[in-house]
Amino acid sequence: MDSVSERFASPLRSKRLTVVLGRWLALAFTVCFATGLFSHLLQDPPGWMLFLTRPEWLYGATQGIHVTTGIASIPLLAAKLWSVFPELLRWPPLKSVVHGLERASIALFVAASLVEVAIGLLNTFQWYPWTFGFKDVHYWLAWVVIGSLALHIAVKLPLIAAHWSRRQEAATAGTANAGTAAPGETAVDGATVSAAVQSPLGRGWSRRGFLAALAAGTGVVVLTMAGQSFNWLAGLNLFAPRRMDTGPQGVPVNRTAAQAGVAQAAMDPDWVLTVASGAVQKTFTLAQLAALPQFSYGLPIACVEGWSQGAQWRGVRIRDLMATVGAPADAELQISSLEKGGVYGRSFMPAAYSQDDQTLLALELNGAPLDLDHGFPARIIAPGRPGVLQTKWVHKVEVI
Ligand SMILES: Nc1nc2c(c(=O)[nH]1)N[C@H]1C(S)=C(S)[C@@H](COP(=O)(O)O)O[C@H]1N2
Ligand SMILES: [Mo]
Repeated sequence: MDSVSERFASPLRSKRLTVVLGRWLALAFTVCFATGLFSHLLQDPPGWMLFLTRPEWLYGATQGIHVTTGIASIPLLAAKLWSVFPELLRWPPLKSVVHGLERASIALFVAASLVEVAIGLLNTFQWYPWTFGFKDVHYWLAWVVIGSLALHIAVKLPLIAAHWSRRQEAATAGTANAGTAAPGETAVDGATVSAAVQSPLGRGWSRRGFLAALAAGTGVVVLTMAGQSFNWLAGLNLFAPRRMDTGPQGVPVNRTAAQAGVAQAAMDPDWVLTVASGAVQKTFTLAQLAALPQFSYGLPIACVEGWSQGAQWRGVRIRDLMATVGAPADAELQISSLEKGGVYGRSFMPAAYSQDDQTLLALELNGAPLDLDHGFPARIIAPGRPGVLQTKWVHKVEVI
């Protein structure tokens, strides 16, 4: 063992520990990646995208899992880095071209992962201390993370296999102690492997103790934050940026009318909704909308930032509204807000939603007219859609 590694030596560090941590982290990253991909496809759908409107809480669940596994991966990533820290300082840094490539892939994985979880966490707090567009960078970096993770796993496969279970490890430990590294393993002093099972000095953490503490710590982080997404954990929500049942009408507000610069236009008594299909165009005052058949559904707002909140919405079915201008049943719609520009100014609604019974132009929330901050006079609410597409302060709905 070289002197740098020795200084950081802990009898706890071992390949077995690194493999166990790697499994947890790979699971968290994979689930996080899959749910993130789903969210991305809902927001930037390719032509083949299948839109599920039921169960209506689906997106709230997948996005809650996305943000929660992302948060859980922070302590797991820290522990995994700690477990291999001496390896990162090993000298010489490059022993061969293959070794160099292996290290480069690990460097890429570590750097991309750290940036990815950091910007994801900051995004849940709506804090953007950077100038790039969060959504695209988070998406492309996810591919770098998952790609370099796959490469890392492939390179370390022999080592992972050798330490997958305790029985396998015991079998390998003998060989490692004899000084022969398992295939694919950068020769580490056999002492590290065996010492980890039991500290030679008989002090410090056992591997089990360490893993239990890490699991408990991760559990506490998850339990005190996941209540923003899952209502059965809402009572434990201490640290998440959003609280359930808070905000006007008992629903959190993502961006207020003042922040969106629409307060005046939204309160204007001359507000009308324009509905258009081709050359046919109609306008509705709020009273005229209220005179159309009203339907009421319990649907969640499920924000991409991970918080979600169920509520009772009442208003006009989008289907019925579009029928007034003779729109075809499978029409795709463009919804325009009084808010100008940006990602919120308008949204597109695929046919799966515009046809759905529960997709409303909502006028009421939890039994009262919409609060100004929830999109008064009228807002979109559709089942199973990312919150960002539930456009507030609507002023035009048209067939595209
Ligand atoms: N015009 C407009 N619509 C909007 C937004 C916005 O900022 N402007 N925020 C969106 C986002 S990101 C979410 S999560 C929901 C939140 O709705 P709420 O503020 O009523 O809870 O509204 C969506 N609709
Ligand atoms: Mo959102």
